[in-house]
Amino acid sequence: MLKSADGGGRGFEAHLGLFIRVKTYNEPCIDENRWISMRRLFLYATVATLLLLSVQLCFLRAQQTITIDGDVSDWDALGIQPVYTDPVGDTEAWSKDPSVLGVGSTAEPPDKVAINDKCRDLKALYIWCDEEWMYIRIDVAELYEGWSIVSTKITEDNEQVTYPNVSAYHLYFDLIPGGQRDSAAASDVDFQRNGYEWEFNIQFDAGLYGEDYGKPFMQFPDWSTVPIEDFGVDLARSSFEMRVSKALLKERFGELGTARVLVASIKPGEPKGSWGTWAHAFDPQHPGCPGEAAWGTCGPENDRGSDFADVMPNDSLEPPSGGWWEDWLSHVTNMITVNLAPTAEKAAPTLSWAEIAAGIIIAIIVAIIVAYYMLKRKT
Ligand SMILES: [Ca+2]
Ligand SMILES: [Ca+2]
Ligand SMILES: [Ca+2]
Ligand SMILES: [Ca+2]
Repeated sequence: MLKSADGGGRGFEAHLGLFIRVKTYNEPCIDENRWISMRRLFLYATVATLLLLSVQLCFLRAQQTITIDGDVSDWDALGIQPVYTDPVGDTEAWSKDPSVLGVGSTAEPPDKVAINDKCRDLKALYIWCDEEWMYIRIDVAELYEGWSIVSTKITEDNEQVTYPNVSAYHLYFDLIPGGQRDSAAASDVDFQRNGYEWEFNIQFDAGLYGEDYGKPFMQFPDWSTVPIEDFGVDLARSSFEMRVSKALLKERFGELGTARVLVASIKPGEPKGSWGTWAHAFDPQHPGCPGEAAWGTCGPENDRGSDFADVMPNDSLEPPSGGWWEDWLSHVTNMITVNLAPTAEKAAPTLSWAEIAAGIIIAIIVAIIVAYYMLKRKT
């Protein structure tokens, strides 16, 4: 407490903390009980502020993991950076061309081509690991409500199948020497030329079945598959998140170290039936063919591949994709290198100064309100 000594009978008292009071010494004596109460209020406020800040910090600490819930803000809160960032707008020319995409059974209305192209436009890959899980997040340029609504058809085998039409995604993982040379789902690219044979790939199209999204699956070189149950779509942030059991991977491939990853987006074709009822990849050279990219059913026999709309990394294919050649003849020349060892303990919550200031202000306001009511009750 500070006191003036002006001798004029007037002075001031300044109490450290939240309260400053000016008084006249000629006034009646200070109400000691009130000052005691105010000091108590200050004490309560301080203790409550510290308690609230501790709770906030504990909450942040508890948040140091990712929840697969269709909300990728937890990735950002943990400060996890992409392992690869891709330009927006770098999809192949056909992916933006209504004269190509407006033809055939998977035709897109001309006014939808630009927005559908953004669903195929890859933006970033995140991979983050703890002891148990490998977490994957993929961002695209823009998703929109209804982008993944499925179509239905009866195939040659009299089977009713459903398929989305706008975009699907493949992630190829090369973990160890050897593996699978060819690509999958008729997007044929040669992984062998430069030794990138894959051990598993993940495929998904997030087809919307009522309120539920279709789950991704892992595919292995023997073409067996395992569904990935933990999957979410963050429509607002145009992101997908999922996690894969590391125990499952270790069981098949041993200890996990460095992996090489290639990510691609494709436009799904129409399921054909006969030897395959899945949605083949759309073939921009022959739009509208039954089954789109099925072997020999459309165009020359050797024209059986289809083009990726976008890839990460950008220098992953040779010759450059998008031209009038067969993808079968193109080779994988580069992949994204990621570490699958646990990275959880390395991540720390990152808060901006504005967030820290906001947290402190909220804590103080709440503490003052609580202390005020406690004081009021006592007086
Ligand atoms: Ca999440
Ligand atoms: Ca892109
Ligand atoms: Ca391999
Ligand atoms: Ca790209």
